[in-house]
Amino acid sequence: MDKLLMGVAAGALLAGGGMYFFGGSQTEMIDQPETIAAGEPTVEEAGAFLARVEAESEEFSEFAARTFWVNANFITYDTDWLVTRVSTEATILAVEAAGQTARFNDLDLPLDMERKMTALRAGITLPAPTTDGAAAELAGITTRLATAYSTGTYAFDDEPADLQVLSDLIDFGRDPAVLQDVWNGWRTVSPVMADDYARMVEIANEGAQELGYDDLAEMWLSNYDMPADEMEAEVERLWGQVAPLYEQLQCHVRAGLNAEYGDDVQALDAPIRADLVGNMWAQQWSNIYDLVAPEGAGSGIDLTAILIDRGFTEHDMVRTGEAFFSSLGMEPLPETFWERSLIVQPVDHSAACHASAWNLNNIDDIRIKMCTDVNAEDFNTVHHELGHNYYQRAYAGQDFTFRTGAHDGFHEAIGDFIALSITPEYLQQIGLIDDVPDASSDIGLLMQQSLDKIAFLPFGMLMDQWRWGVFRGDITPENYNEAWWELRTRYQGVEAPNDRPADAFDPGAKYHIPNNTPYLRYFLSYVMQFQFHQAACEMADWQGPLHRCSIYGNEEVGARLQAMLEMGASQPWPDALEAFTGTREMDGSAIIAYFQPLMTYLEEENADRQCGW
Ligand code: X8Z
Ligand code: ZN
Repeated sequence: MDKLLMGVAAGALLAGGGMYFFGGSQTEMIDQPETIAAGEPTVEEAGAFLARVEAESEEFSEFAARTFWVNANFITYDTDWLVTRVSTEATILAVEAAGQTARFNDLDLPLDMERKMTALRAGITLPAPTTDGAAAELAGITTRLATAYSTGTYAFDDEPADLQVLSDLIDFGRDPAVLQDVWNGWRTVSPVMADDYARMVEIANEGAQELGYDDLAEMWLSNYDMPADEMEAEVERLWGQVAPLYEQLQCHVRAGLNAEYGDDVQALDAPIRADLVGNMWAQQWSNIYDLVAPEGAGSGIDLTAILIDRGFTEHDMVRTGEAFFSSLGMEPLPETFWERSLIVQPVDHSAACHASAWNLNNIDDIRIKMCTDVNAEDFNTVHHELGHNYYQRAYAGQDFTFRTGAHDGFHEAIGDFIALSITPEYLQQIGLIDDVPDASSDIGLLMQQSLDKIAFLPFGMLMDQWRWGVFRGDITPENYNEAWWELRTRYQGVEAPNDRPADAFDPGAKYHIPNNTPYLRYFLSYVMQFQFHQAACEMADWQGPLHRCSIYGNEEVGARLQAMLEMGASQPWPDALEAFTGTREMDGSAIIAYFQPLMTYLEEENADRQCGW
């Protein structure tokens, strides 16, 4: 569960350690004399304050986490009720602690204490103001939003279909009329969220302002060991590094879609139709690899077909992921992981199917929760989730506040970095393929990878650009949807397959919006995982192209990784980055280097095309 989701209201417990809550009821806290100490604050008093908050937060967070876990596994009226209750209390306690940090603002504190104070203040994903009833109203809203998403269905062929079913149709379908129907159908789950969302933003902004921030956007951007405006500039800088590659890929993919579907469905001078790229949100496109495959590069490695052919179960996929981490010298997952995880979608009740990784006791009660499908995408997702779990377990020895990622992008990057080592050679080593394709298939391999990793970048960035705009009041409820599509078109060169209905709230059809999971973390992760990969391959003394490098079985790299993971958030993130990669900056040059041969290929392919949108 994610420490950044202190307004547990958020409920989107995707990663990370515990939460910063006080235990006990609010009344008890107010009654405690030491919370309002007299006289000048001292460093000793600040230390005692932090120790108390951490102890009480740790205790409360386990109760909260177990409540959220039960709800996410079993969504009912009653578990929603419980979550609303716990969220309310959690928000009140977190906001109270955050407010109390103000007493120590002018003190010259040691760096670690200063960072704990900042985490207490800025780390609340959705603060409520201290006004009577605000936290409860906020919790009611966030629970409703989350449940509307996770239980949403659309009648396809007269049968109610959930997101798993609808996603399958979008991922692998090729009939544009069906794709359009399913795409629109899933978006019928979100109009009901719009009013709640707008009210939620009002409440949370008030909460942010009480804590001294201009708005929630500033607060979200204040979790990166630098001022919020500098962090926002960092995002622009990183996007500037990778945008030229994205634009080449977009151009090539649009041409492939045009060749498949014709001008009437996908014109060559229009943005890409969002329902055609094999993903419900057009965020990753590898399911249409065959439509854009480079000539002569072979058909790529169809991992989905291989897994099915080998009779892999969902559990086999997770065991395979675990074996990778073990090959780096890491301890096996505890028995309780296997007893308590949810790996297969329940058949008889609603669960939050979006994949997540949890640590229920902030020590070693680690688990995943995902409605796994046996396919290539989920094979990657399994590694992604396990990356969270190994990180959680590695930093369990830190002070409670530091039991989280160096920043949230680190947390998202670990498993993906490992999955970059799922190379043909690795697949051969574990017996999933017989022969390793030769260098003539390299452009195909890179194309396949880019359809996930490069295609994702603008989406990874614009999700929170939309939210920052909303939090700042630049995007108002009347403009929610229009502003969403404006960003989608501007950065992704993607558009809806048809005009959107007046009541559409399309951002709400993406998990992280109704569940209030910040998304910048994924953009950062997609840049940083290549920095990790490049550094690891250098450590391993790898001589070939980066996309052929696998660190499978390399315990030396594993030990260096473990050392960074164990740091948690105890040091500013540049220190953690340096510990593993030797550099202190996030940098897009590793992802550019990885895809350099593809860039050259795309520029040649696109030479006679009119790129842009
Ligand atoms: O939400 C996730 C993970 C859980 S932290 C499955 N991801 C983002 C998404 O699905 O939109 C991973 C990639 C981006
Ligand atoms: Zn994740």
